[in-house]
Amino acid sequence: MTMTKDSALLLVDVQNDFCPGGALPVPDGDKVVEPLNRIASSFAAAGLTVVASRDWHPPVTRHFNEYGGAWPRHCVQNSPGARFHPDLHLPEGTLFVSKGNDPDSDSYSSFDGVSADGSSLGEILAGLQVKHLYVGGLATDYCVRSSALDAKKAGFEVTLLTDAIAGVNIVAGDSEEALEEMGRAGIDFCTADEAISRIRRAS
Ligand code: VGL
Repeated sequence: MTMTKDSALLLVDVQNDFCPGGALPVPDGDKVVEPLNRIASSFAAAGLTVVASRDWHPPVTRHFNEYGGAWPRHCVQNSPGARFHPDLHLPEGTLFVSKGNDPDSDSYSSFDGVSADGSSLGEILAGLQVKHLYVGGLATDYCVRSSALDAKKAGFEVTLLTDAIAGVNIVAGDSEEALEEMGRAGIDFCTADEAISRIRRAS
């Protein structure tokens, strides 16, 4: 494991539309909020970077089924469904990236995301000399999977927070398969409590 001070936390798409009551609800999607709040506050207390990605689609995009895509309309820019879950506590200093702006791309990965000044997630993390990325959020079988695999491809050590993720499971077993694929890619797994105790031990 790399030095924990090189670690950062990535919160993937913890937005209203992916939670119960939203446009593309992930079953138990809101259950990730409590563990993610605890992890985010321990990262922030240790002076570590927290990044939150958000799905941020234009009203017309090939990602939506009305324009040939796979999904109901969700996370439309500036809509209530695109807001972060109201109980998610993002520590002061949290960095934000938005993805899905391109109407021709699904942009599942947070690594497609850019900050308000146009820096990509990869550039932001490299600039902060992050080596180890802890990943949680929604959804296990789409954006979490794609973000974690991209992080690994980009050379980060990647740890998936197993009790701070939830899957869509359009096809039963999709999340399990995604976990296996991530494991094969060399991503490792830990619980929220384990991540918090690692961070505390090192700070
Ligand atoms: C997602 C399906 C469609 C996700 C986004 O955040 O995992 N899933 N768009």
